[in-house]
Amino acid sequence: MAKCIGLGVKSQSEVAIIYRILNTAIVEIEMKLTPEQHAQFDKEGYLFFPGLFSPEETRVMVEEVPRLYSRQEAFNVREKGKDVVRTNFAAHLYSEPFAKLARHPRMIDPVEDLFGEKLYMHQFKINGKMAFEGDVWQWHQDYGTWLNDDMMPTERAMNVAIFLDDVNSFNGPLMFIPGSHKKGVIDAKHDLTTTSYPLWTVDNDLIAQLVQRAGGKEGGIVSPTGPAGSMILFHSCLVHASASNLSPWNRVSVYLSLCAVSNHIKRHKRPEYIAHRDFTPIECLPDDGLLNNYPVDLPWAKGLQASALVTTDVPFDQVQKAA
Ligand SMILES: O=C(O)CCC(=O)C(=O)O
Repeated sequence: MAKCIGLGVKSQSEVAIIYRILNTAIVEIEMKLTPEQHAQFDKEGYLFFPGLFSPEETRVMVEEVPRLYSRQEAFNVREKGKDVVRTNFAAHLYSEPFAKLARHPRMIDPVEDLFGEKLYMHQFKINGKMAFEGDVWQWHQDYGTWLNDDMMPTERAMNVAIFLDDVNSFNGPLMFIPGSHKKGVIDAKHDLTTTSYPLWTVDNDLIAQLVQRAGGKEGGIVSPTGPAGSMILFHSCLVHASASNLSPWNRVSVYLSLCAVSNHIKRHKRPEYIAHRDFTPIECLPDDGLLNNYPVDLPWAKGLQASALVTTDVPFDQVQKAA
């Protein structure tokens, strides 16, 4: 019988050491958060785990990105007026390394721990923010979009960012307003013009107030930076943005939006490759999943199914009533 141990999520090197120590025992490690991490998440709205994935694990994903970005498909959204990819959607459904990442316990376990229930993948994207070309992401809350577009009932969904490149202060790091998640859903406007990707954005006056309340120049905006393989968990109401990348360094990052199964979306206004419709709970692979050979399902390996492009503006309980 496997035994589960709550360790608190550690850095990748600490995890590697613990695994080496436990190598011969039949032990399953569950990545639970410590009480301090729970308290910090509640206060700040995010947790940062520098170097959680090793260089070998990260390389497996990095090497796959050019192949994905080269495809001329709807799921590759380009920067406005350019050929360079801004964001690639749903790679976990057609790329083996990313299908494995989507089932990784170092990411899934702490989020399950925070929500106390199983998760499904609401959105999966690989944002380019390429050297010299990567455009801004305006100030926004992700839950604003999930509520307004997808009718996600509550904010019980988590964002996870995994760095595939080193992130520094020059290559367009994420910026957070700590504690802004406590405001709940903030008024937002649907910005269809600033970039190539529609976003529900928060206006500048409100951002100035939130930054002031969070400490102004003393910590009112924070930017977690660190090596490739680092992970950030952040609350779906945390207000965030990123500047353009004028540096010579790419800043490719994977973003997973993990939703509590009981909180699944109610409308399919956006195509399925952007807002997923399969609410099956995620089952994790073992911790060495990225490096070893485990079978994973790749339902879109031969291309998007036509149904993935079908959208409706009507909530699906109304569709059911009308049928
Ligand atoms: O990639 C970034 O810098 C920000 C991405 C983001 O905020 C989003 O995808 O909602």
